[in-house]
Amino acid sequence: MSGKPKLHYFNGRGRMEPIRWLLAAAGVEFEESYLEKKEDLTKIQTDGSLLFQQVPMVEIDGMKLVQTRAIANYISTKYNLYGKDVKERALIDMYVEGMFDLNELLLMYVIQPAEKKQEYFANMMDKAENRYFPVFEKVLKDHGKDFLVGNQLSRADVQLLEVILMAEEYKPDILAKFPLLQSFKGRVSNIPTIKKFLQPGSQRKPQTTEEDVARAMKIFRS
Ligand code: IBG
Repeated sequence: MSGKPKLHYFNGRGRMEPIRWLLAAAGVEFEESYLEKKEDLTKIQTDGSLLFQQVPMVEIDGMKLVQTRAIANYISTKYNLYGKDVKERALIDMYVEGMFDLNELLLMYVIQPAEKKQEYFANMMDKAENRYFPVFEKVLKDHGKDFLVGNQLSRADVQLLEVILMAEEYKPDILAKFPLLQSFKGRVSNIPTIKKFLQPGSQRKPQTTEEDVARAMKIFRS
């Protein structure tokens, strides 16, 4: 066995992408096993690999971890991306849960039916600009530090950069009103492990297309 974590998911962002980001930021090499068809999922569902019959699943340190947040928590703890004490961790948890909520909104846009897309888009952008990004802009402004929590890189910074870039794919000037998030984006994007992940040819997945959705539906729809 190579010792590298092995990620089991389909070849697309979906719920695995935050895990890819965290491993990459931590400088951890990982392997991926892509589910290509329904039978690939059925196989790991029936051989007992999946606690709740669902992916993402990550083989790491002799475990088969499932549930996106549990996996992300383990990786963040193991690679020191989860604050230095229980209070920092509570802050990180609050910020990251907000980021997961925004991530979910952005993730689900592509599966909206045509007649709902416009309304969904407006709500998603309203939430990004008026609910979530102002919070993180204010956090940076209030403490004046480079990172969201504890003046050192944490999963909150990694997950914020991920969701900023996702939102910019839909609205390139979304950070126009957030100068501190703009400089944050530049700073965190330049951390060597992250810079590498942002370069072409990395294991970062491209923006989800309608074709990706069709592919995922074939695998995950029962
Ligand atoms: N709470 C779980 C987690 O966070 O890991 C949910 C996992 C989940 O929804 N898994 C889906 C699955 O395995 C695949 S991701 N379904 C098979 C089944 O039998 O339930 C589906 C998904 C995509 C994109 I793709 C956006 C959101 C969900």
